[in-house]
Amino acid sequence: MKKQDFVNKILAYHPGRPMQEIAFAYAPSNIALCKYWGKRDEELNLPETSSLSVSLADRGATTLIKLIDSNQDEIVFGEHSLSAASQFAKRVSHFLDLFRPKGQGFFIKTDTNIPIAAGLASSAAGFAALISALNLLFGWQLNNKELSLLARLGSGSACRSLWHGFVEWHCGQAQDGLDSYAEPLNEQWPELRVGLLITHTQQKPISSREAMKLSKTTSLYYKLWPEQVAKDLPILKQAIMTKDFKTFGEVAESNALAMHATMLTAKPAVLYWQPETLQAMYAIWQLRAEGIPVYFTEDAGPNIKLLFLAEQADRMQAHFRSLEIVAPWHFTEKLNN
Ligand code: 2P0
Repeated sequence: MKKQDFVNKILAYHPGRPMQEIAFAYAPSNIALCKYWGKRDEELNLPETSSLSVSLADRGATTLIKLIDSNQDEIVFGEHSLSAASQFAKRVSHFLDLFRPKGQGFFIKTDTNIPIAAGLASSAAGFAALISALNLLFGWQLNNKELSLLARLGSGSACRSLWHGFVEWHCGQAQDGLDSYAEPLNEQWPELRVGLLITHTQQKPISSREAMKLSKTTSLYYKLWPEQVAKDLPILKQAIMTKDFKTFGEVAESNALAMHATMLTAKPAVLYWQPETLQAMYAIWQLRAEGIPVYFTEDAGPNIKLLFLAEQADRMQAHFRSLEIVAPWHFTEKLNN
């Protein structure tokens, strides 16, 4: 199935012209605790496995959108107007084509308070904010589950950025992808903290999209990945339910390392780690050896994210001076329904 057919199916009987002049939306970034790595359908961004994330509260992206009488989109990122030829603008315009009224362009202004392209899931927040803004602009009145289906077409992990808290993306089985959506877990863990150790903000050498494709097509170890997720995901959910932080941390850390193992064994190998990445891992393992419960996860980038509980926050801040601590259940940004 083509993306456009998928969109037409979801938006049948919904307005195809804007109901208001301008719309604005926010979406949080999210960090996967059980990762999405590899697709079974690249056109529709259908994943090989389910995944589970925690959203980063007020760390995310905002998007303002309106229609303009132009045959080109105008995309402003932060303070900069982007050239239509830039990679980012092309990706956004391509996504907007799916919803575009004939002969019109969109004006988009997007801002993020997380470093882009450094493995901090900024495309997830960006596409989730964009689809939420489109929902308001066109007056579709879709719920978040439906929006997650559409956000997924922009970037797979974007489907998990429509809610605060823990969110599960069900991989689904259907060829048309209608059962591959996200939904929130009915669990809270207000004491949970995510520490962002941002050591690198440069563009990464290879996109996660490319890296996951390479892992799937060239690594023998990738065959084990679905098995790893099938084992990790239920344990992780159980640990969240029972607030078993040790199991939670152990599984999240091991899941991230297993994902990186499929990259290390790809041809050519993909290694996002930098010396600071390893330094942070050793420091965390040393703290654990001293009895301090702290774990890490890492995405397709060199930055480590620490997982710990609120009672360790001061100690972590003292140990990792540049650490930015996020409390996922402390947010002021309100989301759609
Ligand atoms: C995740 N990542 O679960 C995993 C872990 C990176 C590492 O989802 O091709 O930008 O747009 O669907 O969503 C990043 O992949 O990829 C990602 P596309 P996406 O958060």
